[in-house]
Amino acid sequence: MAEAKSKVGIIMGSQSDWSIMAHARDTLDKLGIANEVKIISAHRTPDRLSEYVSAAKGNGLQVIIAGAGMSAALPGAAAAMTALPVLGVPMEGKVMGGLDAILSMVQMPAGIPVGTLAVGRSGAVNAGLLAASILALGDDDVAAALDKFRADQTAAVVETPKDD
Ligand code: RP5
Repeated sequence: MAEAKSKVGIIMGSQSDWSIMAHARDTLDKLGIANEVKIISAHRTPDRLSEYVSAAKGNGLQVIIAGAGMSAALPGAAAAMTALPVLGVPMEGKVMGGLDAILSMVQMPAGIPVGTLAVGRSGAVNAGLLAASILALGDDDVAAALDKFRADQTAAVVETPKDD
């Protein structure tokens, strides 16, 4: 059977971002949302970035999730080349715990928005969920999967803490 066409593109600046960005992929997989993953660096592979992003909409992508650390230019550079929603996930990095990356991502000039999430795993999971919320506006299957995810999550929260 042919694989479903990807609706969400997950891109990241480096292999070193993958252990975090895999949480975005896992979140989308849980919700049954077809996705694809690529390493694309705004600085090291600028041609790969422009080729990927300029073809994204035509290839059926509806949302791009971009993870990057340090100067964290990737989401902003991607957003400059497409009107698709771009969600940015800042990586923790070694110098400022991700403060550098989140400030870089969030400080987009008016006119080119990036929806910036939390640093690290929480941001990657929430980028997957936010992408699902965007898709759910026009896709009843995704909306149902998202409702179920949230109901299951609520049901899994116990009222009384257990001893560690
Ligand atoms: C960024 O630089 C990447 O997104 C990564 O978070 C950071 C460091 O990359 P590596 O030197 O580990 O490849 O572009």
